[in-house]
This record gives sequence, C-alpha cells and structure tokens, in this order.
Amino acid sequence: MLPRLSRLNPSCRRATCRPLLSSARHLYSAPPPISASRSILRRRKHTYEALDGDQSDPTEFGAYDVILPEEPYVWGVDHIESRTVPNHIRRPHYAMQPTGEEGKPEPYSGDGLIGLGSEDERRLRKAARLASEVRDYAGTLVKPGVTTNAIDSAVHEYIVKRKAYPSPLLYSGFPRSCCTSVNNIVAHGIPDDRPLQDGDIVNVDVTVYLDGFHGDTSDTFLVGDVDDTGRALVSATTDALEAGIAACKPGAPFTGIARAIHDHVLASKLPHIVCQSFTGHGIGREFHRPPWIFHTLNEEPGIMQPGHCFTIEPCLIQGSNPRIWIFPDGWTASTENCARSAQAEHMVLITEDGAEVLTR
Ligand SMILES: [Co+2]
Repeated sequence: MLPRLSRLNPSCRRATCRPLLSSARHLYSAPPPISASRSILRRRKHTYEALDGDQSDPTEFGAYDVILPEEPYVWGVDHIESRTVPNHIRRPHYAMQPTGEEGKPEPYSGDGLIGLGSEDERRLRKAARLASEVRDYAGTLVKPGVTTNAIDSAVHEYIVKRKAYPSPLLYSGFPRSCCTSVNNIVAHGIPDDRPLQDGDIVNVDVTVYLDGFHGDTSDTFLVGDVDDTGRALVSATTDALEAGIAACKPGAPFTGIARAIHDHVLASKLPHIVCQSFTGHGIGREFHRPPWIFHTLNEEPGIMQPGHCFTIEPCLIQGSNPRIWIFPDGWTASTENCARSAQAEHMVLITEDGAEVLTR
C-alpha cells in the first residue's frame, strides 16, 4: 500500500509534506474521467482508437483481461464487510478510531529515523521479516481459478495467527487486509470474487503491524501462462526496484533512487514508463511517514542517513501514458488507457556503511 501523490498537500511539494489521508473519501463522488471511459469502451469492442495526445498502441500491450468497475457502479466501499481481528491483537490507531476524529494522534513530526541497534530496530526488522513471509505465502496461493478474496482471507488468517494486524485493514477506510492489483490495476485493488484467469498478472501488497511496527512489501505474480510482454513487464519492474535499491547508502541523495530507476528503464529499451502517481514512504511506528520516495525524476531535497527506513515501490506501466484514474470505489487505481502495470516493493534500512533490504 502506498501514498498517492495527489493526496499530498498540493501547496507543498517538499519531501516532508504529509499525505491527506482522508481525501480518499472525496474521490468517491468523482466519476471516472471521460477519456478513461471512452478508452475503455473502445477496448471492450476491441476497436480501440488512440485518444488525442495518447501515443500508446494497445495492440502492443499483449493479450489479457481488462479489469473494469462493476456496473452499475457502487460508490465507495461501505458495502464491503471487513474481516475481524481478535481483540488481543495490538492494532494501529486508525483501526481503533476508524471513523472519529477524536483520539487521532498528532501528525508525524519526527525525523524519520530509527535508532540503529535499538529495540525499535529489532521490532522493525521482525515486522519486515513477517511481511516478506506473508508476501511469499500469498505468492503460493496465486493460481488460475483462485479469487483475490480467497487470497485476502488466507493472508488475513496467516497474519492474525502470528499475532499481527493486517495494516491495510481500515486504513483510511480500506475494507480488506491486503491489496490485489490485477493486469491494468496499478495499485490499491480491492480483493473481490473474480477468479484469477490464466494469463493474469497480480500484485499482492501486504503490510503487517507487529509489536508496534509496520512491515510493508509487495510483488507481482504470474497467473499460469502469461504472454511475453506481460512477463517482460513483471521482470522489468523487479529490475527497476533493484536499481533503486542500489542507489541507497548513507550520504546519497533521495533523488538518486528515481534517477537510477529512470536510467534503468531507459537503458532497457522496453516500452515501459514509471507511474508518477504513487510514492514510496518512510515506515516504522507509522505506516506512511517521511521521507517520501519519488520514483520519477525530481528535485526533492533530502540525504539518506543511517537509521532511515523507507520503501521503494515503483509501478511500471506498458506504453508511454503514465496516467491513472480511480474506480468509483475510491481506491482501485487503473492505468488511464488500461495498459498493464506491475509493481514491486521492498523496505530499505540505511545503515552506517550501506543499505540493507529488510524484506528479502
Ligand atoms: Co508501501
């Protein structure tokens, strides 16, 4: 799960500005952009014509099922019943106060650092390790015919059994315990009753809250026999993430992460573009906090210091259109032209002499 750039305070493009988490609600009333609806209609009829200014050629995107909102549209997610978490499991503040403003902690004002060698670091590592186990477990469940709801249910049970809380559940009102983003869904797909189809790609994004710390990671899995362009997209995404990780060390500028991803995608000569709409984020006692990690070229200030812990989670999109639109549920983010997207995410801890990936 990741902050959407449009939720950042638009008057402040500094790396320290906070996501406006409650703004997801306002999106419920926004219909999909006309251009997106039109492009979808055209794809449905398999008579797609390029929209003005859209240079993408969807015939090059390969063969896959386009994910669309169910009609008639249901606005928001209030109709989705959340799974329950036993009372003895420690939960983050937003899960205790899911609707009210009272009791909300102050916005994060710390320096985004974890004390190296501290109990905090030990707990952070434990949460990250559990998150990577859950991600790998989720990957074993991905098969044709399995619904993303069934994966969500199994992931939920797996996490709860290990006395942790599934962080996405009730975060800003999110109704499920992980995000499952299939084919043209870039991020924040809500697990549902659609059986996975042979040839799908699906990102499963898991976050756990264990002992007061969040661990966050995701990967995109192949469902059965995926076409060559889909496989290329998924492996390019992993490579882009690794390129970003390689730019991390104490003293390095945060801008180097996006630069490394950009250069890698360019050098690959594959028809992919990095989505600009989502960022990585600092992580610790808070699910999302500074530093914000941009995946596309930027001039945000900030230098990596020992004790910084953050995610890198680039979304790569087929073609040259990086834009997204949000389904009426207020969460599901699709590419504007329904090209496929893949994502991969790791947590990186800056140490005294380098960078360590906590979610391998
Ligand atoms: Co994340």
